Amino acid sequence: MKATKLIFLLTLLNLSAFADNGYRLWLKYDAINQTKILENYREEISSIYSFKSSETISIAINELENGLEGLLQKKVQSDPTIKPGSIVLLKEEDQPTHKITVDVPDHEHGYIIKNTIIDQKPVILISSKSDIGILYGVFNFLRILQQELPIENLSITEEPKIENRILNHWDNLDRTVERGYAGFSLWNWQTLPGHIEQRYIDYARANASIGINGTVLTNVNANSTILTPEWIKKVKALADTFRPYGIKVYLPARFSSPIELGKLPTADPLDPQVIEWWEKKVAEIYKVIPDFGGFIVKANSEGQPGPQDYGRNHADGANMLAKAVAPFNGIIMWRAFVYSNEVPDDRAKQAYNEFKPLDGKFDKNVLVQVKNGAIDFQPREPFHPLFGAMPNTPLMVELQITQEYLGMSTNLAYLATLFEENLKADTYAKGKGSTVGKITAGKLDNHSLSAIAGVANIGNDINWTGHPFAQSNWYAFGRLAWDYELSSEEIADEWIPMTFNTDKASEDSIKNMMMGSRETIVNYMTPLGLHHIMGWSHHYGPGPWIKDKPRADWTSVYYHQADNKGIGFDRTATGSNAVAQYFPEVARQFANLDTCPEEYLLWFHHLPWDYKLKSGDILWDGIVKHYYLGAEQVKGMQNTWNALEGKVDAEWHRSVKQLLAIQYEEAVWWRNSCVLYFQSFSNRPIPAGLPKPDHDLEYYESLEFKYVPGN
Ligand code: BDP
Repeated sequence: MKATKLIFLLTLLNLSAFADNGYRLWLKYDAINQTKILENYREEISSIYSFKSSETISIAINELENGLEGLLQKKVQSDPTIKPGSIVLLKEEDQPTHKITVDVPDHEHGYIIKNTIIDQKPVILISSKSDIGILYGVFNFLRILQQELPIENLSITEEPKIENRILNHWDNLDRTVERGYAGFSLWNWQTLPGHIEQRYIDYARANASIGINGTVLTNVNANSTILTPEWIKKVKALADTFRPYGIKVYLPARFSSPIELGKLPTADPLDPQVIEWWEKKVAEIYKVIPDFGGFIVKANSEGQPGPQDYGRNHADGANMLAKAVAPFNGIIMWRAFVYSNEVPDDRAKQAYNEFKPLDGKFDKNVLVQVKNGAIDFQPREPFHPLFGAMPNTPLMVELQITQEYLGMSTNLAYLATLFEENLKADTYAKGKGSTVGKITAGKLDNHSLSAIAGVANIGNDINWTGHPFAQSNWYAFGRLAWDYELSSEEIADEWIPMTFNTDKASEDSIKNMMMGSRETIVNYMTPLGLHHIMGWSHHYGPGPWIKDKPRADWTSVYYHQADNKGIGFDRTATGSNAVAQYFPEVARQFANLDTCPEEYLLWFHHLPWDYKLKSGDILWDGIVKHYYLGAEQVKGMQNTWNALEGKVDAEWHRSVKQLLAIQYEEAVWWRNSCVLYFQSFSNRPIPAGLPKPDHDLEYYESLEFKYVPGN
């Protein structure tokens, strides 16, 4: 009897240790191998000492207590005296009174972590100018332990390279999420402001752990209701919850709000009544939320209202709002994602054409928010030509963390490689090294105002992000927003041990799988520079055949231009000449077939089916081989993951294994559809040795999908 009980208990324990629903994200704090990290650190971590108290400092202490209890399996608590082995939290302003001198970074959110001696006692010191800097330092210290890195010679100085590190939620007020694949919106508007869900606090904590300091709560396709007094109270409740975690709240401003809410006959940005309406609205918001961050605006884009409805330009619209928020230190993030049906020009060129002439015309507190590429968050795009082209305007890059075009919630895509590719892309605006990251950080043209945006992949799924691995993309966005020079590999090296409790060899195979995952998707969706060939409207699955829609630039045939002779969008001088929007070094590289990177080939060139690729294959064979390779690579991921059974949490293993099986089916579906469709133009065989698709093109074209999420 006793033995059965024991076995039952052990099974229970084992189950609880091995059933991870993902809610804890990267802040798991499971026990680490202490001998490894503490072997050279002679003073045992003994207690936590803080010179001052505040809400944020209490959060930091709490985090340390919980974190250390989990990681070190012992209680380390706050203590009123410094002891050998204390973790000491010190604000710079308290140094003189305690005769301690440390060099903290100038940046308010910067911090240091170091081993030092205070009152003859060896301690670990975390110090900053601000409470939030200390909290960031605490999270970094815990991250070091989570990675089982040595702590005996700590000498860390960190500060963010970008000022405003912002998530953009595309959450609607009815809790659906545009392009959201992780359930419904976190914001339960119905029970706000009275009820604060634990989830809001956990959200703020997760963001603070990676340095995210702003959040746009709702969709850029904006609803003016959010600006009514009743809803502002709800927003305030969230702002109050996030504040101690250093997170400011922003809202989208629907440009026609003065008409919809103010009953004015116009929303013309130069109309005195409109100006007054916004001034009053802004004052009303700041009265309730004194540290409100400001507005994001999607104007005259995809049917949204904007200044052009009144013959005004983007600067007129942005500046009117900028003047309203300026007295409160608010900012305006004005999106450059514009393209018009009336303009018969290559969609890739339109944002540049509209915005470049406005350089220097924006008020000081306006940022122009530019998507990473000129079309739309594709699996691969060359960087947006606006980067570097508006030196007198702070530009901020917008990345998409949610996987609208990269397999939604069924595909494993580690997007840090995509983000890195973009942030490190060299615009040559001021010679070599003028990267998109540097421009976003304001460092190329010395703008003190800087920001970066990531379209959130977060919903109310228990694991926050739908696909368990999509957590890594939230994490990676935050880390890159803090330091755009980090590599995707370094970030994986952090995230994996924080997320998985496993051995080094398993960590390495997880990393390999992650590092190649985005390229795999490019291979089976849009190889060699193909783009925008996904399913109509919901964007799920392949749709290279999409044509005859209300706008040409919403179809696939517009982008791939396949015909009997060849395939690809000619953006050189013989075509749309979009390439000329880049600085000469880059323009030359992309325009010239000898130097254009093959991953952008069909983005810039229309080429015959028998064009010779660097591999020696003709283009047709090359395209087909990429599609087949992509599907094979998913099989490779499946094998890697299968071998990890028993090495990673059982629940994670089961879930990812099933998702990879779906991903494989989807990869084959993409491959077969695209190969058969393009074959109808190339009239060439699938290269020998590759299996034939199991259905014909008609079958793939006939597939229809209802209720795809996020649509
Ligand atoms: C597109 C999305 C659409 C967004 C739009 C945007 O399909 O849902 O509203 O971007 O960024 O990629 O405004």
